[in-house]
Order: sequence, then C-alpha cells, then structure tokens
Amino acid sequence: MTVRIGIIGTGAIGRDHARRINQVLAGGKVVALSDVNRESAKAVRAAIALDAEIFQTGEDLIASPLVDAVLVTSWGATHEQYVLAAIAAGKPCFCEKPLATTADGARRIVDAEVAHGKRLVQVGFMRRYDTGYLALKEAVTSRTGAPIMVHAAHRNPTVPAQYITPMAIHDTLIHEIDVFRWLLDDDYVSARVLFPRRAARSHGKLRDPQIVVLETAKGVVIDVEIFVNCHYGYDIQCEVVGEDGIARLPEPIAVQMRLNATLQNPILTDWKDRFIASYDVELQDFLKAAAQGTASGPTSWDGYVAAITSDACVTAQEREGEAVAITLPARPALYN
Ligand code: NAI
Ligand code: ISE
Repeated sequence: MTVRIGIIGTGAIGRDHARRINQVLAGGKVVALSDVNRESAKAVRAAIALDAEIFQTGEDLIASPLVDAVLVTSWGATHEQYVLAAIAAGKPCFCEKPLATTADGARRIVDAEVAHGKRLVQVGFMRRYDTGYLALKEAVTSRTGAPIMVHAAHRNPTVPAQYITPMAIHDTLIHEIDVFRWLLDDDYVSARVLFPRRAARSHGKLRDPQIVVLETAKGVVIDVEIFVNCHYGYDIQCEVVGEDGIARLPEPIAVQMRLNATLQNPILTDWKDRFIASYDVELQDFLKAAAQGTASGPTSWDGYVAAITSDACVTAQEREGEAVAITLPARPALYN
C-alpha cells in the first residue's frame, strides 16, 4: 500500500521530509501540502516535482479524503491544533518536536489519543533511530554496568536573533531530554541550570552557553552543555559512565586526514547532515505503521514527558542554580 501523505508546514524540515518520502523511502507519496505561506508550499512542490494539491489550511488538508496520514512540520506553537485534528479524523500523524509548546497542550493530545483507543501519533525524536545512539544503548544495557553519570553537549555553530534563552530548552535540549530517558530507561526527578559567563557571540536576548543538570529516579546525574553559538560546528557529544566502564557516542563517519603536519577530523556544521540517516529511518517506521492505520516509535506520552521536563528546565533557568522538582502523572496503559 502507498500511504498518501499530507504535509503541514513546508519550511526547512517539511521540505526535507517531503524529499525523503518521495525520493528515498518506500511506501509513501506526498499528495498534499499546506503552509500559511502559500508561496513556500508552491516552491517546495516545484523544487521536488511533487504531484501534490495545496490546501488553504492544515485542517482542510487533514479532512481531505486524498490524505491517509499527516506530517506536522509547522512552527511548534501550531502543532497541538493539527495533531488534535488528525486524531479527531482518525489519521496517523507524525509530529515534529515539540509535540506541543506547553505540557497542558501535550496532555490534551495524550487524552485525545487515549480516548481514541489506539496509537496514531509519532513524535519526531529521531535520535532514537540514530545508529550511534542505538550502539550506545546496547553498550549501556549490556556492557558499562549500571549507569551513574552522563556527560553530554549539544553545540550549534550559530542561531538566529529570534532564538531566546528558553529556546535552548524547548527547541534544542528537548532532544537530550527524550533520548536520555530512552537510553537509560529512566525518568527525571529534578532539573538545575547554571550559566557560565555569556559567550562573546551570544546576542542580547540569549544567555549562551548554559549547563543543565538532570537527576533521574534511579539516581543518575546528567550534565548537558548547551552552546548554540559555539562557532566551530554542529557537535553532539555524549558519554555514559557506568559501574564497569564508560561508553561514548560514536563520532559521525568521516575521512581522517594526515596533512601539513596535522591530524584532521572534519566536524559537521548542520543538524540536517548529522542526523540525515535517522530522519530516514524514523519516517520509514512512520510509513510502515501508517499503512496499518496506527503509529509506532516515540509516543505522545514521550512528547508529554518531554514537555513537562522542558517546563521544569525553563523554571530552573529562571531560578539559576536551584533544583526544580519534576513530577510525572501516571502513564496511561496505551503507552505501556
Ligand atoms: P521553518 O520556519 O523553516 O518552517 C516552518 C514552516 O511552517 C514555515 O514555512 C511556516 O510558514 C509554516 N507555518 C507556520 N505556522 C503554520 C501554520 N499555522 N500552518 C501551516 N504552516 C505554518 O521551521 P523548521 O526548521 O522547518 O521547523 C519546523 C518544526 O520542526 C519545528 O517544530 C522545529 O522544532 C522542528 N525541527 C525539528 C528538527 C529535528 O531535528 N527533529 C530540526 C529542525 C526543526
Ligand atoms: C533544531 O530545531 C533542531 O531540532 C536540531 O536538531 C537542534 O540541534 C537545534 O539546536 C534546533 O534548533
């Protein structure tokens, strides 16, 4: 079966997902697009030579009988309304992170999906599909012994002027928030944030870098450096310290050079390149489940927990140095 896909939001990642569905993956075809900026949808349709209808609103696209399943790749604040509309229509829905920009919004999605009685939503936490993180999980599960600490870094070369301090959590750290729950099979109990001196390249509305310290229910302490004006590259680092040994996230494959009396390893500069293969695998997983009228992979519950944790981290930013408690409600059986 070919799953007929409608994409809401045709910016950077919507366009990239449209390309992979039509040109890389099996079992899906983009048949519909919608964007508040209609010109963007038209440009994507032309650039990828899509045979797709352009809809005036996301809701019209979701309701169309042309569309079997939906990708929500618009701005974060608009995700909730579209995911709720997809659930109401009974259509599988892949939603880019964040599932919603507030924990209450994510909870409304969880409640709607539970009421529907079957999974329909996959959240775009693609790191769970990355071969490096999968190898790290295998090492942590079977070789390092019980984890004690995690040291991590999420570094972007630069961010635009509209990127403000809480976005380091909602937009950037949210990937670590999700992947470390999955990696450690654990949940968070508290968050703390420390700010070193502001880096010279950080603009006026952004305190950059910052260090987030998360503690888990099993007593693991995780420190994550978020440095989104690090200048030198897009660099994702992670080291898990266990009872018996230490496991590191592998570096992306690259040719090492010995040249001019130096040893050189290139570093990527763009998130699209760093996780290109995992975006492919996560969407292939979505298409496979959508063909059965359901969803797999990261759940609405994962999106909700990430939203609760993000909110606690933002409060921790405001109360620099103080530990902020993270309490999770009971998990509905649908997500066990
Ligand atoms: P973008 O700004 O390039 O594109 C967003 C598009 O959504 C724009 O074309 C905009 O006109 C459209 N849009 C905004 N409101 C809309 C609405 N109400 N209805 C329909 N279209 C609307 O942003 P980008 O970078 O593509 O990010 C989109 C989403 O994907 C964000 O939630 C972001 O956090 C997430 N993302 C995820 C990444 C990952 O690694 N998983 C990487 C980059 C983005
Ligand atoms: C962006 O939205 C992403 O999701 C990238 O994966 C992340 O590394 C970056 O910091 C975000 O701005």
